[in-house]
Amino acid sequence: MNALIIVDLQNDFLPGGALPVPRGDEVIPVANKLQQRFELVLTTQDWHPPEHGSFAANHPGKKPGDRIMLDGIEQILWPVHCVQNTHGAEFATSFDTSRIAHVFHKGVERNIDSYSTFFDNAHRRDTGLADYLKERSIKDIYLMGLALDYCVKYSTLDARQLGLNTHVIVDGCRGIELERGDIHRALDEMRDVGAVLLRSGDL
Ligand code: VGL
Ligand code: ZN
Repeated sequence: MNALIIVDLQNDFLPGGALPVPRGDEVIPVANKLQQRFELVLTTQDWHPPEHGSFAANHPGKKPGDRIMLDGIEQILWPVHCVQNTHGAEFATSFDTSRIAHVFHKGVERNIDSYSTFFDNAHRRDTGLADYLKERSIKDIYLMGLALDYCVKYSTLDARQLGLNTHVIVDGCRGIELERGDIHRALDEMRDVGAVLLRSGDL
């Protein structure tokens, strides 16, 4: 069996949100359509406590885009986003959530961020997704969502390390492009570790 994993289609990552991914809204119709082609649909939510260490506002004198050391590892600071149980953390209104079997939360620990849907950025804790897939003998995953150059990229790198056959549906992703070329480099990195990049129309 394979699984479609839809990453972080949350209000704060859409235009008008707190950490908008340019044209992030364009992937919602792709997500809604693709779900019909998969037996198992999983999603993730970036799910931060208000005091999360990745928020610039929680570090006096710092601004979004600055880098700090957080509990021993480098952390890019972001605007306050995807705070648990707020509108910004909710799934996009037009995103069809009726077929979702399970939602995995990430970024819940105050002192560590988690771009990957599998592990936090220091690989200290996992979200339960790897075990969930293993228990169901799922070896092929199809990833899409936001943001291509963060969550989708790091999830892909971890998935490959876990030995999963990993497909990235490129037209179902949009990137933040904090630095020019980030999207292009992310695509190269994912391809280099053996992920298959494809378009939703190929499925
Ligand atoms: C993400 C930045 C901050 C992501 C999460 O899921 O791509 N990016 N928090
Ligand atoms: Zn976040």
